[in-house]
Amino acid sequence: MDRLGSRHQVLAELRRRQGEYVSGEELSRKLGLSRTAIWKHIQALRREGYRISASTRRGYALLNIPDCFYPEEVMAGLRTSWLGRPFYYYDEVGSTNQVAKDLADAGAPEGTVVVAETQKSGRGRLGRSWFSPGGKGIWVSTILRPRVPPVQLPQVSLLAAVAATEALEETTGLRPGIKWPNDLLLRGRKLAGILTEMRAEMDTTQYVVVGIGINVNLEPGDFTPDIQSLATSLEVELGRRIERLPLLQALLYHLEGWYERWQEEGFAPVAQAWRRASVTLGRQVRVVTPDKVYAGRAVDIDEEGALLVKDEAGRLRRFNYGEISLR
Ligand code: BT5
Repeated sequence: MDRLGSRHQVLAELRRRQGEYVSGEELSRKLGLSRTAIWKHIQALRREGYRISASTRRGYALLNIPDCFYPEEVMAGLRTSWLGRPFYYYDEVGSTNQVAKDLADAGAPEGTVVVAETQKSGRGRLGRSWFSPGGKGIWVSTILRPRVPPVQLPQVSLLAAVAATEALEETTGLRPGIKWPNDLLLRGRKLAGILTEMRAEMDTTQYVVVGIGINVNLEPGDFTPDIQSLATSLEVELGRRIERLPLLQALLYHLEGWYERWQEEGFAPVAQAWRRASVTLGRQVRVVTPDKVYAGRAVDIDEEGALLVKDEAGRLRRFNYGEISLR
C-alpha cells in the first residue's frame, strides 16, 4: 500500500474512536505496519494540522481535526448522494469557477465540486472581483448539468441562494436575506455572493458552474478598504469563530436537495422559498442596466426568475439581469 493510503488508514482508525487512545501495538497489528511507520504517519498528520496526543503507555488519540477542506474530512460527514463526487481540493487557485469550467469542458460529471483555501483572482459578476483570503471563507464551485433549456438557467442562481441561506441557518442560526438575484445579506451587508457561469449551445445546456463565496472567519480588519463598509462575515456577526467544514457539508446537502426538487417540480417551490427569504420584494429599488437606470418598486419575480419592477406610472418592467440598489 502506498504511503498516503496507509496514512489515511491510520487516520480512519483514530477517527473511528475519536478522543480515545488506541495503542501503537493495536494499530500496527490491524494495519500491518511497523510501530516506526505508524509514528511517522502520526507526525505527518500532525504537520497537516491534526491534533493527536501520543503517550508511550496508552498510544495515540485524535483530539481535533484541522479546519480545512481535506477531501477525507469533507467526505467523512457529507450527507449528499452525488454532489461532491468527485471532489477537488486546492490550497490555492486563481478562481474555483475557472477550474470547474475547465474540468466541465474536459467532460467532468455532474456533481463535481472544487474547493480552494485561497483564490488569487476570485471572480464576481460582470468582471468584478471577489476577495477570497486563505482559510477564512468557503470558496466553492460545483458542476451541474441540468436538462433544461438555457433560458431557465438564471433559476439555478436563485435556487443556490435559497440553499445557501438554509445551510447558514442550519449551522449558525442566522437567517441572511437574499438581495436579487443572489447576494446574501446580514444587517444590509454582504455575507456571500454567487456567480453562475454556463456553457450552452443553441437551446441545449452543456453545464452550469455555480460558484459560491461565503465570508466565514474574516475579522473586520481582514476586509480590503473598498469593501470594509459593505461586507460582513459570520465571525463579525456572531463574535466567534465558526467551523467551516460543517457549513460546507450543509451547503452541498441543501444545494443537492434544492437542485433535485427543481428538476422534479420546476421553479415554483424555489420561487416560493426565494420570496420568503427576499429582502428585495416590496422595496423601492434602482435597477442599473448597461444603458439605463430604472427606479421603482420590486413587486415579484416571474416564472423564469426575472425581477418585476413597477415604476411610478404603474408600468411593469422585467429584468433578467442587472444590478439593483435597495433604497
Ligand atoms: C458576486 O459577484 O457576489 C459573486 C461572488 C462569487 C464568488 C465565488 S467564490 C467561488 C467561486 N469562484 C469564483 O471565482 N467566484 C465564485 P458580484 O455581485 O459582482 O459582487 C462583487 C462585488 O462584491 C465586488 O465588486 C465587491 O464590491 C464586493 N466583494 C468582493 N469580495 C467580497 C467579499 N469577500 N465579501 C463581500 N463583498 C465582496
